[in-house]
Formats: sequence, C-alpha cells, structure tokens
Amino acid sequence: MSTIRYLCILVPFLLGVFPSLTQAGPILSGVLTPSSVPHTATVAPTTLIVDNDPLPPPAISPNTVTIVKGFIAAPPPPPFLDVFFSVAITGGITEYLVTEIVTNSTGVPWDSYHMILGFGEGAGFTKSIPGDTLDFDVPDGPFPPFFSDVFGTATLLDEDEILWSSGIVPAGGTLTFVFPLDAFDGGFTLREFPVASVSVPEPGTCLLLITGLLGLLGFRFLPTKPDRKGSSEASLTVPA
Ligand SMILES: [Ca+2]
Ligand SMILES: [Ca+2]
Repeated sequence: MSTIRYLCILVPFLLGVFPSLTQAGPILSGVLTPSSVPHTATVAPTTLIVDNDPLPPPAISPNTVTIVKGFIAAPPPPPFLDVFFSVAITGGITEYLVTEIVTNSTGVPWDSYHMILGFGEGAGFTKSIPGDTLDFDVPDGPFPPFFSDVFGTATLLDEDEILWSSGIVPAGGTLTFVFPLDAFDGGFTLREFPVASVSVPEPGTCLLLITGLLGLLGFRFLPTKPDRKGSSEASLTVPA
C-alpha cells in the first residue's frame, strides 16, 4: 500500500476517533435573537486556541465568551433569551469558558435559572441531543466546576441543560455565572430563562398567624362562669 493511500485511510480514522484532533470552529459572533423578551445584552467571544479540550484537565480553556444581559419582562410565562452563536465551519469543536453577568429587571425575585443548548430560536428552538458534540463540556469536563455567586447548586440535567438553584436573585439584583461549553461547528443557540420565586410567608409572619389563631381558640373555649342568675352564657372577654 502506498504511503498516500495509507494516509488517506489513517487520517480520517484518527479524526473520527479523536475529534479534538480536528481543526475546530471558532465562534465568530453572538447575538440575541429577535424573539427574545425585552432585554439588554452584549456578547463578546475571544478565541485563542481553536480546539476542543485544548489543554489537559484540570486546565481550563483560554477561549472565552463574555455575556452581559438583563431580563426586563416579568415572568410568568417564562421569558427566555436566546443567544445565537455563529461558528465557523471547519469540521471540529471549540471549547470556551463563558462568563455571564445577568441583571434581574423583571420586578420579581428568582429562585432558579435554566440554561439549555440547542438550535434555532423562538418557537423553532430544538434542544441539542446527547452525543452531538454540542454540550456543557461533557463528558470531558467541566474543569473547573460550574460557578455562580448567587446560586449554590448547579445541576447538570443532561449534557445540554443546567438547572441553577439554592439561591435567590432579588428584583434589581445582578448575578454572575461561569461555565464551559463545547461550541458546535456551524452555529448553535444558548437559551436561558429564570423562574420567579413563589412567595412563602416569613417565619416571623407564620408565628404571628399561629399566635393569633391560638388566641382566638383560647377565647372561643374560655370556661364559662354562671352569672348571678345561673346563666351559662360566656362573658365577653377581650384579651388585654
Ligand atoms: Ca470540551
Ligand atoms: Ca448535545
């Protein structure tokens, strides 16, 4: 077998087995799609190494995406912001470390937050599927773990969806997320939406309600005293 024929067989085989060996597609731009709720946003990608998992773990990718945005419309129904990333088509994957700064201008607090990777936007959005090379750096990472300065828990529901919880973003508050993702060659969408917190009475409020209820019950079942005429009607007692 000639050397050229041998290479023609070997190179495609290696590229299929080791996708990170392929020249990866860098993110060219990121824009908020028109169907998103009212918002403010800037998206700034920086690509230094066009490769998936460019450095051995636990090193993080030097490629970055910075997103600064704010939700203005109030949920529910859940509003969403779709950021569409245009990616050069080069037959590979590029890993990025994303830093997001999100402002809650919806007027209500949030108690959780969703991030979903997929394709299309608005009603035409479809979630990415397992194994299609678009993911939150799964299964190779993430290195380091996902981070938020407000939400204490990041649950990876699958390779394409993160649920942030264990924290409250007050109305008017701002929070930061840091997470990795493997960009899909050709383009992809990052959909995000917050979930408004359900108002729960404060412990002090509950105690006040219980005390008031017990007071009423005590008043209702006060022992009766016969009056001078032998009547068993209760005297109207107003607690001091
Ligand atoms: Ca990766
Ligand atoms: Ca996927």
